[in-house]
Amino acid sequence: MKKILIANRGEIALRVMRSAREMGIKTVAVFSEADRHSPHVRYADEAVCIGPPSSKESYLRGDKIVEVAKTLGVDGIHPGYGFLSENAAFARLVEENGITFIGPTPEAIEIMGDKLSAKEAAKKFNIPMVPGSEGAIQHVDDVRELCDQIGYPVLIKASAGGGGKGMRVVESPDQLEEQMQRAQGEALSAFGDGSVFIEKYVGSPKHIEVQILGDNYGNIVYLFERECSVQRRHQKVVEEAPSSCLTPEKRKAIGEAAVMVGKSCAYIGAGTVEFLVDEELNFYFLEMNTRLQVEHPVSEMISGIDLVKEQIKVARGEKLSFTQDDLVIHGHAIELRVYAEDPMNNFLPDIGRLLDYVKPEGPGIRVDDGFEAGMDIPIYYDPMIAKLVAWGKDRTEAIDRMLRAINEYKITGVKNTLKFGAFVITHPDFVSGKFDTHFVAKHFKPEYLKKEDAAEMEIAALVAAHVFENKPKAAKQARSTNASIGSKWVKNRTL
Ligand code: MV4
Repeated sequence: MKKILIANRGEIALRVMRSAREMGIKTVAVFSEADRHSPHVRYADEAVCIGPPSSKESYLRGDKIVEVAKTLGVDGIHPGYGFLSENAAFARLVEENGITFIGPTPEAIEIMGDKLSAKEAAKKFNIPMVPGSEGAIQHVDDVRELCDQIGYPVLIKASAGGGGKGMRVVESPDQLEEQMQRAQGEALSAFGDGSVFIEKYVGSPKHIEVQILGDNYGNIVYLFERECSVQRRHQKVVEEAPSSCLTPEKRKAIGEAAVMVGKSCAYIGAGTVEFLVDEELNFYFLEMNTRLQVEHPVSEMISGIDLVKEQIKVARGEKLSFTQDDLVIHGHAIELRVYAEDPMNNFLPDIGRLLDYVKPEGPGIRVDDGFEAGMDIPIYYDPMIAKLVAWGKDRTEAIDRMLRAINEYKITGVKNTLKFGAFVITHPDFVSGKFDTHFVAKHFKPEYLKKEDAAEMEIAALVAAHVFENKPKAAKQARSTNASIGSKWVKNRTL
């Protein structure tokens, strides 16, 4: 593979190009009219404008992208995440034109893209799943008995949904019929497929996902798990690896289950298997994402594996160069997604020009972004500005470094979620690891960030509490020398 095209934009396009360059592979960027001056365009060896700003007319135009690839003699196309990355028809089109799709087969994308066929495939491999209906449900009378058996509340899910779309909780039998009809109607209009199924509702789950990697020769390994429970309305906020709740035995069990899910669709490349984990650490297969994920850096940092390089190597037919036994967890990594959103105003997306933009640096810090000072954040795409990743020898050091980096990060001109991130990672329940998918809804109130001073004092108090909890000696010393982290934070207005 001598030249690859990256069918994406922003931080992930840049991320992929960097690995390609290290491998001596030429890169082609495609871009919309809104991204003409973006770093990903400048970084590439060649760049082609493929249309107006809207995704539909640019980054989703698979036909145009393949045309560009053919014209420029491209050998492979990397789809990144989002856009065309889980589009089986696009993967097929790429291959039909004699170009390598750097990702799984169209068949694997199809199987895992539909929740019911994913569960059906996984069932043959004895993967633990939440009790529920066998396949799609048609009429309410067919499932009443089942729901009574598994117990309320139950959850109705759309087979074509995913990421929380098309889900409905049913609290009691009298709501079943109405909720089912609504769910079917919604699924039909939203996804063009009205198939729904039922699962027992797991009340306080953790969301843990396993990174897997497969080659063309039937080898699949797991690169451990990511804890992704801290999310807001299905938008992830903080991810970390490894999860602090798993024992080595559970880690092995969930990792091996993820590998079996991969085997169930003959998976090739980098993929992620999502699980719900309950309070007793029982885990249940939810769905599989057949792409490189936003939060892949935390897995890279604890495993030492460059996932993009591995994707490319596997796509060009190489065998995995390591086995499961070669893989060990090194330290701890945390990722904070920095969004151009206003946490004080219901996370309303904010657009405009980045006036100051100064990235944190130093030990253990990695920033994956696609912006620079003076650039406009376009309204057309995802509002993520950057991924701030901190690595430490253990979780405490990773949190400490993340806090230090948040404090160094200077973003003005566009409202952002940095302070919200500081709130999360210093919260006692986050620090102790005792949190689930309800963390943000349960603990966060915009008032905490409402007034600049109040917010900083709030955060300062949390930081002080965090320091005290983890390092009583250091906290005592800090107080006695009158140099507490807290007072510094109150003074520092760039936070
Ligand atoms: C569930 C669940 C509870 N019980 N399934 C949401 C996203 C989609 N991948 C599956 N999701 C859930 N499925 C059962 N049987 C709770 C969720 C859920 C959730 C899962 C992961 C991360 C965040 C979440 C937030 C709300 C609900």
